[in-house]
Amino acid sequence: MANMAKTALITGILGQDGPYLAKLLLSKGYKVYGMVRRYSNPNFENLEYLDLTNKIDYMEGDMTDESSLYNVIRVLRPTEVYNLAAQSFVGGSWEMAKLTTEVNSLGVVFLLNGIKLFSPRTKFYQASTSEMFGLSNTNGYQDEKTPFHPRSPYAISKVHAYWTTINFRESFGLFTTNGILFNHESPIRGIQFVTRKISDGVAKIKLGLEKKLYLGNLETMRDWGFAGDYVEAMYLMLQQEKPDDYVVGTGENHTVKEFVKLAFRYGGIPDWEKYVVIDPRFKRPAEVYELKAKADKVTKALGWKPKVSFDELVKTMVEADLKRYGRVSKSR
Ligand code: NAP
Ligand code: F7E
Repeated sequence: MANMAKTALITGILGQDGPYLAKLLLSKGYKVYGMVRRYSNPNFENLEYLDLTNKIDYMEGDMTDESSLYNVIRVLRPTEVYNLAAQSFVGGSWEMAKLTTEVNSLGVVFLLNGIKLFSPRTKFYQASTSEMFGLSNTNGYQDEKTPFHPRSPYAISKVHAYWTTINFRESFGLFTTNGILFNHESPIRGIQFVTRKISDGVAKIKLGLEKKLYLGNLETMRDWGFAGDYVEAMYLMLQQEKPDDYVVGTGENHTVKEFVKLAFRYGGIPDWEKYVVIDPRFKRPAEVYELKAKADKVTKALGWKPKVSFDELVKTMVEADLKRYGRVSKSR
């Protein structure tokens, strides 16, 4: 019952995580507001996918526009803010370093200033990332104590935001948390990210809509989990008595090649090598080779554990894309 009065503002509501988080918060009785920037044609496809479009209220705001963020916070004075908005594509961040920094770093300064000025009791979640670790690890893993060695303008912008979040906690006593989340995926993952690019490519090849799948480095390793599981950790972080920072991941990692092989297998195509072309356009100026979470703190303190396995994740994504393209080909 206590939750009935809670309100949450989610920035980045139209992305991947926004809809999964909104679904979770709605199930807990929250009133959910989504912040949407001004568009001639906003894309509600991901919210539609989870049947949420009409269950959320919307506020206009842009992470690069300080006054719009002040306005949203002043009007709503929400119980919780989940800052998911970002230019989140690492691969594009070298070409868009200024925009990436404005949205991901300065945007957080604006949002936190807004909370400090107009709603200091609001609890704040910052979408921090395993990319901040970059080349760094502690005995092969990354945890809350592993130093950062960011490798892209995206990662650097997120390190700034991470420390801004902590600084507002330490300077002004605001309830601010960082979730340091490792890669998490789903059928509504953006099409540029490698997992969705693969599941989409497999479905198109299976259905005869494409002949090849063009990829970059197949040897890098990521700790991939399911987005639906990870939003539960975000929620739990804001239900604690004290704000803190937590690493969230599965503790298991795989190469891009393993993802490719499994996706083609679930797509019913045994000979993946015939279809995959290595294309230097998709290689990065500086790569993060290996990420693997040591998420003991979030398990011990918040009782959080991932539920969906790597195999299930790949299968779900491939099946969703096959379904999306309308029919399962009978031609192979
Ligand atoms: P996403 O799909 O890229 O969604 C990001 C959202 O941010 C989009 O809806 C986008 O709006 C919005 N946005 C971009 N620029 C904006 C601006 N100037 N003003 C307002 N909104 C803006 O990202 P995601 O995968 O859901 O990830 C959510 C957050 O977690 C991001 O901050 C990301 O960096 C971080 N993160 C993600 C992962 C992961 O594996 N997914 C892991 C760690 C951290 P439009 O729809 O209008 O473009
Ligand atoms: O790349 C390699 C690529 O773009 C994963 C974001 O959500 O997670 C995401 O960042 C790996 C990299 O995700 C292609 O070089 C090979 O090693 O799917 P990605 P990311 O860079 O790990 C973190 C945690 C975030 O915070 C970010 O916001 O796959 N790779 N070939 C490729 N990657 C892409 N995109 N496309 C390729 O063709």
